[in-house]
Amino acid sequence: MNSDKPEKCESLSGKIPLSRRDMLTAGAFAGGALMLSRRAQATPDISVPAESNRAKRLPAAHTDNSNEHFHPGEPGRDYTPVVVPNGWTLPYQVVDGVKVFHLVAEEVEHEFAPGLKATCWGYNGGVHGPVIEAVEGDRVRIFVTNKLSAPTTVHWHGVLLPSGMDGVGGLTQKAILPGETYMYEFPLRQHGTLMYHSHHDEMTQMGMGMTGLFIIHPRNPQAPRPDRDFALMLHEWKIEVGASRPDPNEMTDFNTLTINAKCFPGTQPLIVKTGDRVRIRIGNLSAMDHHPIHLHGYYFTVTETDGGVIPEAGRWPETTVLVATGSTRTVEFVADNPGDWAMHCHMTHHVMNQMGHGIPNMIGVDARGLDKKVRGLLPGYMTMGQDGMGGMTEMGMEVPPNSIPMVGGIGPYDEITMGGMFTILKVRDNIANLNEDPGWYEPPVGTLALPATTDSLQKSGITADGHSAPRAPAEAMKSWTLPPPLQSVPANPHHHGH
Ligand SMILES: [Cu+2]
Repeated sequence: MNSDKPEKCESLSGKIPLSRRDMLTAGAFAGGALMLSRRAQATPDISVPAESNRAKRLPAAHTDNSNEHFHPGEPGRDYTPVVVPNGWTLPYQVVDGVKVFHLVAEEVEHEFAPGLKATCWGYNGGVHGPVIEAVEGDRVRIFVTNKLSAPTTVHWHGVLLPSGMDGVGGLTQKAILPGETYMYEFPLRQHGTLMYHSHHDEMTQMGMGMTGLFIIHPRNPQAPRPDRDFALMLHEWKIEVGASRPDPNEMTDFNTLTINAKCFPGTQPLIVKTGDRVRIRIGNLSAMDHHPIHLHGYYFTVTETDGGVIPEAGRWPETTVLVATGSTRTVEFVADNPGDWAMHCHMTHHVMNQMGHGIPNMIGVDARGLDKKVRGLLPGYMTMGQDGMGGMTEMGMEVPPNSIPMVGGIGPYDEITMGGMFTILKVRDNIANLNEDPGWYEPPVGTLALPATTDSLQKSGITADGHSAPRAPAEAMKSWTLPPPLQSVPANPHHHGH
């Protein structure tokens, strides 16, 4: 800390005090000389949201970096806790006004979906680590116990903190050796969807699962709280069929794509009531891939990145949000359209389970004769993919030990031909228990795609053999051909007069 103590000034929110250095930055675009006012030297009252100054508030006001802290934010009163499908939030205790958390880095036996388990590295008995949830202005003290056989550290990804608390092995601290417990402590000066992860032997430890979300709620929310606030972490793994551990050395060929460390059909659906204001926070700490996450039935607005709130003028509607590795995106919408809505990565290889690149392209090949011959040697053998990968969920088709079918499971009507980074948003009228799967959506009569009846075909002049459908005009399907070269090229003027 440098010798001149930061002066307290009234912030743009009127409530959250900023250090003088922060004020100079803020003043640069607020243009206000009032920034240098000293009247906020008094203890700030931050228990009441500052509604009146909302318009002037910075997207992400930073609280003070001194030892001063606010009353610890309480769930219910100060924030609506996030919902973590297939996961949990780390409980804390308050000691002398400080929120105290305890993370234990350890090996964990983890199930990705029924039928596929692996020995991973995580925290407190789970993969990924639990969500750490707090409120802007809280002071947090996080103990990290290392029960791995390797050294580790924890980096607080995106959190504004003193350099020595940043958790980068070798650079900002000594590695936490097996058996040691380190203590991190810092005030939370921002709000948003942030993350934490090992920053020692990153490739191995993050690849083995050592990541988690760090969610900081605003002290003075700028908008109504969401009714349902979901926290999702994306990841990718290479788990050879039959292997008992992920291979963190993999560079390109990831075959297990997960949301909160589960692949479909192991992913817990997101359950909301019709009309709910829904927020979905998505973090990505995959080794090598960005994930374009697509939601059906809605468009949403991207409201925040891990850098903070996006000013309203800078937001746009989307149906697919690209969550780059090492970043978070937060989207919001009102769930006014009941149904079962797919939500998934739009990279088609990321909605497959344990797919290998060694599969030959069998599209269009009739392998029935081949299957019969090979079954003499390998009972149950089935050549994969002559009509594509649909059918890979078929009951009774044998899969090798500790592996799962490449695609999904049995849905309400048929097989769902996706696995991996896929989940379902279930929007229902009158739902009593939001923690219980409401079953499959039953669409009102007249709102379900069904085989066309003879009557409806006739009425619309459609023939079921396809002949009544317009055909692509040959002209439209033609490749372009370039026009012929110019016939005569004008003489070079520099050559005139020779
Ligand atoms: Cu993806």
